[in-house]
Amino acid sequence: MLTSKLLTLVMVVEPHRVLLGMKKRGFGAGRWNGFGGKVQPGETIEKAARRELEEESGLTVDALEKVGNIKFEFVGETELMDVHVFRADGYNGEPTESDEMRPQWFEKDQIPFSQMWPDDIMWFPLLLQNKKFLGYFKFQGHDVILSHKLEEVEAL
Ligand code: 8OG
Repeated sequence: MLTSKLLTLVMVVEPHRVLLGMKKRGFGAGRWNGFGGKVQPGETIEKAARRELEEESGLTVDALEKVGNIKFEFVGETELMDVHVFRADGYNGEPTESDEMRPQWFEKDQIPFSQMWPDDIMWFPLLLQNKKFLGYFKFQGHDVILSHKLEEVEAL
């Protein structure tokens, strides 16, 4: 039986650029990504999103918009990763390197997809066009996508 683990992912977006962090350790190390992590017991998903953003980037945000939900299955593992994606169109503070992440701004037409999770190139365009989406990706290891579904939705 598949169980699932709740995770958050926050993308901080400005009109021409996106803040990504180079993951320095653990799951996804060596890849650029938004900021996020596991939802803790007793915590709402949005609260977890804000906490992880602040821990990993030093930033706080006023408004977070729910923009996506992506489920990841890894062949051989019984736990699905249920990732809740948020977009922040403004922020407070200065991006600051943490033990986990080294933040850097990227122009929207220069997103480093070759150094990101391979699914990101499929859903980032939706995120950058302010669209909402649902996705499912089945991975073999961390580099190969065996199958996927991705749909744009009106609301989450
Ligand atoms: O706590 P930890 O750093 O292990 O959390 C994993 C983070 O990585 C969390 O923010 C969710 C995110 N994440 C995945 N899979 C993928 C993916 O395929 N693409 C992107 N962009 N982020 C992912 O777990």
